[in-house]
Amino acid sequence: TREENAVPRVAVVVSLLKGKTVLLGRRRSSLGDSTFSLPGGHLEFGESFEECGAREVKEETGLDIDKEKIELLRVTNNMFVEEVKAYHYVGIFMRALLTDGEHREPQNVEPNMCDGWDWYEWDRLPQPLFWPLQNAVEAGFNPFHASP
Ligand code: 8DG
Ligand code: MG
Ligand code: MG
Repeated sequence: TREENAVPRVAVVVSLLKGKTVLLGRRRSSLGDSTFSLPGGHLEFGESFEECGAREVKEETGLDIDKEKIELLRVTNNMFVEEVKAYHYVGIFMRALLTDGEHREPQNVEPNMCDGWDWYEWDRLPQPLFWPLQNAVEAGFNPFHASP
């Protein structure tokens, strides 16, 4: 909104990598409905980025990620000015790796917010991507090549 007391919000998203693939889900949301996005959500008061990333992955996919193994890759500044409501998010892009030995699969824990999770190769990403993720990709973001 354009209200005087509107503030930017902080969102933490996680590129969860398994081999050559990354985990994405199709959103069910008033924001970015039917687009593919990374697991993630809002930073809560008092949380570290790593704690938030691990919590959101758990809440949305059921997967347990060791917060010690989550690394910060990139920070983005996203304004959703063309939405009916205006949004402003600072996006904190984290990365976590699932080792091949871990045959763990995501569960669709919040089916009202997501159609389901699946693994995608980076050069065969599903379309359309959620707008802030698409922006990051166009700006060169690649969680397979980024260094913390
Ligand atoms: P919460 O109530 O669980 O805290 O939040 P959520 O319902 O899971 O929020 P979300 O929309 O999934 O994520 C919060 C915001 O994060 C989203 O509206 C915009 C920003 N964001 C990005 N990039 C991405 C991304 O790739 N995936 C997700 N999920 N959110 C992203 O800037
Ligand atoms: Mg979310
Ligand atoms: Mg969430």
